[in-house]
Parts: sequence; C-alpha cells; structure tokens
Amino acid sequence: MTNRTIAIAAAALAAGMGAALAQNDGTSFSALDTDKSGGVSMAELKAAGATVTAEAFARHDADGSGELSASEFAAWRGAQQ
Ligand SMILES: [Ca+2]
Repeated sequence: MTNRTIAIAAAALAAGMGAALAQNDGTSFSALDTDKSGGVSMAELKAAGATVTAEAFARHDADGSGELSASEFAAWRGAQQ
C-alpha cells in the first residue's frame, strides 16, 4: 500500500465515521430507539441526554404505552422547540 493509498483509505474511514456520528446524534427517532422496539422510552431519551420529566413524557405518551411512538415523539420534539 502506498502512502497515497493509505491517505485515501484514512479519508474514507473518517467520512464513514462522520456519517455514523450523524446518524447517532440523538436527534432522530430511529437513533433514539436504541433497542429497536419501535418506541422511545424515557430511559432511551435520558440515555441520549434529553431533558424530559416524567410528567412531560406521560403527557406525550398519548396511548400510555410507556414509550413514545414515532408520532408521539414528533409531537414531543415539536413541544421542545
Ligand atoms: Ca425503544
């Protein structure tokens, strides 16, 4: 492997890592649903560093499932802004 090849490989690796970080920046529903249950639990929100109270979580957990569905999550995110 030439030095140039190594540099290209390193750049590709860095780009790949950037994409991985972007997917896991804690802002998307799928990134927050770390156990892929189809819902975001209070624990998953807190693990991502979100500030959420039990009261606010319960208010947005419209069906009382204990997790925010994609639509419940969208409503919660909307209320954060
Ligand atoms: Ca989940």
